[in-house]
Amino acid sequence: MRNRKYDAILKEKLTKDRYDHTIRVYETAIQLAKKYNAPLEKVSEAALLHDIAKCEPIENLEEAIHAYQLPVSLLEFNEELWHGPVGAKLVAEKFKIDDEEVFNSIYYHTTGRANMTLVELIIFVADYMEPGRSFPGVEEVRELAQKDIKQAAQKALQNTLIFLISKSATIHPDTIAAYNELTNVITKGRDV
Ligand code: DGI
Ligand code: FE
Ligand code: FE
Repeated sequence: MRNRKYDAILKEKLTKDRYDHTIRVYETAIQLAKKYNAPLEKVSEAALLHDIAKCEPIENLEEAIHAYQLPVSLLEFNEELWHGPVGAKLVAEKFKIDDEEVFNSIYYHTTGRANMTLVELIIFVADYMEPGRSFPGVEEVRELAQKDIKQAAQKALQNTLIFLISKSATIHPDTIAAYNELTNVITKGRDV
């Protein structure tokens, strides 16, 4: 059953398409949480709120980075990367959600980071593979996600890196750190 607690705020803050994406991420994340025995309440809150700042105008996001004293180095990277950290702060402040794992799942949902917890991995992978996504290679990630969440996250990061590099986009260090850490975990003891 869907958690309707945040429906009003989601409808206020998000466009129809972004709201629909959020619900698909929620449903995907809950399926994964059940499979991997992750805490459903945390996964539910993080999934529903992960893109809460996505529809803010760029000027508001930039202002919020300063106001919340988030790393100004974020401004050197594509604005696509700003809504996670700003959203995490917004959620902590507005909804008084003080769970560190929920905070980090929202904060790092775009880049990932090294040593993600199970809840963070689930949000990261669910955001990438929800049924509305059609990235090249997404089907492989969907299959991996039913077997090994770390392999799914590593493949999602690999696909994103290939895509970003192919269009000469800059790569945030957290994206690289996430990819390296998961690749080491997966290939440990394997010849590569
Ligand atoms: O907010 P969503 O669209 O649901 O998804 P998201 O928060 O994962 O954002 C996806 C975008 O972020 C996508 O265009 C790829 C981009 N992205 C992810 N990691 C990096 C990145 N863009 C840059 N420039 N650098 C990164 O490291
Ligand atoms: Fe996002
Ligand atoms: Fe999203």
